[in-house]
Amino acid sequence: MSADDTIVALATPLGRSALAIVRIDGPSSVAIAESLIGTIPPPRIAAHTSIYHNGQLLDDCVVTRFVAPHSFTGNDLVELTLHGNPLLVERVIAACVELGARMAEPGEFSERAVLNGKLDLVQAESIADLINARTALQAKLSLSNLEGTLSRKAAAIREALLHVISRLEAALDFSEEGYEFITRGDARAVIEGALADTAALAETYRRGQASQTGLSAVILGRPNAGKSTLLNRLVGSDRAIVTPIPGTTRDIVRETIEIGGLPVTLADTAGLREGAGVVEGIGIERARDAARRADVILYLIDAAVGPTADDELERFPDALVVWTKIDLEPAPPDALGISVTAERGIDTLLSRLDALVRERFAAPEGSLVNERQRQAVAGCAEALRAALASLDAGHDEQLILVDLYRASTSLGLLTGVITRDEVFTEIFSKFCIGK
Ligand SMILES: Nc1nc2c(ncn2[C@@H]2O[C@H](COP(=O)(O)OP(=O)(O)OP(=O)(O)O)[C@@H](O)[C@H]2O)c(=O)[nH]1
Ligand SMILES: [Mg+2]
Repeated sequence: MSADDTIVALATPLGRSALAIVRIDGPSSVAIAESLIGTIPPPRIAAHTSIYHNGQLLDDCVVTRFVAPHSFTGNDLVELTLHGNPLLVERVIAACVELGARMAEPGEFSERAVLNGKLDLVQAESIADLINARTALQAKLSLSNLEGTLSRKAAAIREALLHVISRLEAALDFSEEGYEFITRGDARAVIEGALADTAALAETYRRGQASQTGLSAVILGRPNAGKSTLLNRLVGSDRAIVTPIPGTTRDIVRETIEIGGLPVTLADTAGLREGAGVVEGIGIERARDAARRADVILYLIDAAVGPTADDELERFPDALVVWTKIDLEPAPPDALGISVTAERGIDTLLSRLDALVRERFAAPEGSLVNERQRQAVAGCAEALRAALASLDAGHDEQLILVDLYRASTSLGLLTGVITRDEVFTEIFSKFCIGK
């Protein structure tokens, strides 16, 4: 990839639609567009025109030109808004290639934006996250990181570290004269503060991760407690088989719904009991296993039967206990009771789940959302701990500086102030073409 050639790609999904946008970016973008449409309009003024190539009318389009550095990529960029037909798009792109452009690689427009300083790495990643967001909360977090919330947090920590670094460096330069530019106590306070901020950032990862990948919830309880009935009610379709025969469900049945702004995959499981047959026994083991790995457990108790010796509530202390079939028998006072048959308590259950998910898993704005970001922050925290240990051991400035540089480099890699080729390739290869 080279940033000084001209690239072209479709920026909208390939298919039939009202419009399709073809982006041309790079030094020849204006010349290519001119050869297709004649005179190009002034910057940022959309103009309606026709596209001709080799004397043939290709389409009728709206053209918008952005002049460097005032474009998404920071280069000269032209957008052709065509009719949304793959055949037209293909012919226009082929014409651009004939005129000297090359097909863009995945993520290449965003990569150019980063190389030109229009976006940092976290912001570029947020574009991909925003496009792939599956819930309103995911979209909100991605948009917030695109606007720089996470980048600003990282920059603030890095600035504090650079402050200490520059003073320790100055002390080294003037060591003969015995000047001290920062006391060890002050340096320690700044490093401790930076470590606390870094740790807080690292903490957001689990939540940020949950907002990306979603949560898993498991419905547990004795046979016939009404687990499959509840799953069907929550997903709004007859997904799992319901019968009055205990032991109906064996394999796990999964469906994803949205709770608290996050995608939550609900698993309906085999009812827990002793002395089940081989097949059901395997199902019960799978249920216990899924529950051990679940983020949320709903434990159902049939109000008409009450808790029994087969119940395993004590194994799952974090479970949300729900009493079912309250149309037959009331739930104990203060317990959460539902009846799917009589449509009672379902709204309360949903709002309890909503609150639980938000409280335990919803990520604050500026959260770390991927492994690359987590590693960068973890690397910084580790280096800061080493710096503190060196300070406590009374080591000289040079040793402390090594760790402080490591910490600030780690944060620099997060936002891309410092770049490494492999970081770039790794990030942008995950994009689709046209971004
Ligand atoms: N009266 C009443 N019956 C219910 C209610 N919910 C479920 N049932 C009945 O209870 C029986 C068992 O329901 P299921 O949903 O299959 O129970 P389960 O927990 O999935 O059972 P297993 O798969 O065997 O572990 C069925 O006959 C349902 O119609 C309810 O709210 N009220
Ligand atoms: Mg069932």
